[in-house]
Amino acid sequence: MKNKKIIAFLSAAILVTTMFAGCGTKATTDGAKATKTATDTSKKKVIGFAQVGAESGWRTAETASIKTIPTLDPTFELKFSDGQQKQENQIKAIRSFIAQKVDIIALDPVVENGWDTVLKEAKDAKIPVIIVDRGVKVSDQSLYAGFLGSDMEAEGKKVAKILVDKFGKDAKLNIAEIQGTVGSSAMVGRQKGFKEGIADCPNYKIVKSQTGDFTRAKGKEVMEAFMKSDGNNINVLFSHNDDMAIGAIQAIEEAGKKPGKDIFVVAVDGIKEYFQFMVDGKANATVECNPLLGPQLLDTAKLILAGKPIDRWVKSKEGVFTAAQATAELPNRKY
Ligand code: GZL
Repeated sequence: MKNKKIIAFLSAAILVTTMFAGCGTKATTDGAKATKTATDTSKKKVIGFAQVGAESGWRTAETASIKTIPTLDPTFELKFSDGQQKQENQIKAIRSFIAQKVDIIALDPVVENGWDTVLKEAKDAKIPVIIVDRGVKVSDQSLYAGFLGSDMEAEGKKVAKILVDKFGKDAKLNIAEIQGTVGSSAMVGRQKGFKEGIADCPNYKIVKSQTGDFTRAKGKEVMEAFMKSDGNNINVLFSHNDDMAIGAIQAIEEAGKKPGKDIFVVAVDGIKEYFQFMVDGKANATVECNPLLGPQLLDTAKLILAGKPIDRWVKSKEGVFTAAQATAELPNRKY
């Protein structure tokens, strides 16, 4: 009898143990225990990033920096879309991110205008939006949480100061301007800041101005046309980015002139390849525009997801470099 009681007690104990051993785990259809616990915290936070395109060395560096986010913090996943420099592609990407219910949308807008409708859709879907690099013009400032990027007007003013420091306010300068993508905040800001910066230089004349769409190939095309029509009259080139300046330098040489000597070449971005042109004496100065925005985007996303306040504008820190500093600075360039 005693043995029977012991067996009954042990059977009951085994039964109870088995019942509670699976607590917090769901038996999967094949009977194997799922590894997920009831309070599963392994769900990643997802950032959907709508990128402008891949038009320049600067853009390539920015994309590489943004793509480091999942490595910097493995609790984050990045969904990336290349807009190929078309606003309609970026709008499609944002709508796709909304449909996928991402946690955060980051947008680097190819142009300033035309975002109200799709940003309203993101707001209605309760998905915060961070604007990165280029800015947007919207009727309702609540359509995005904050902006990470450079002061483009300040960049334009820095270009003007390089010319004033080099030539003086009273010099006679005939300036060829190769603009960035028409309607982009980078083009609008740099052009506005530059014009304000030369406002009290009566003999600084912008004799040519046309867009090269931030690409090397179009920069070359535009400068070829400038050299054909007015090459002997131009003594300064202001290019809204280094890539277009590199294309223009080729056009200047093919027209039989010496870039960096016959024509003073100043641009914006600070990419490594342009520093080499300064070392080689074919370019004269660049205003840095920092593309390494990945870590800042991650930090801003974390603050938003934690319900903490963020700065409305997280300004990039950046400098100015002339040819005299290029040799020393070249090894330090990260992009
Ligand atoms: C500026 C960035 C610009 C770069 C170009 O912040 O948007 O776009 O200056 C790039 O090189 O194409």
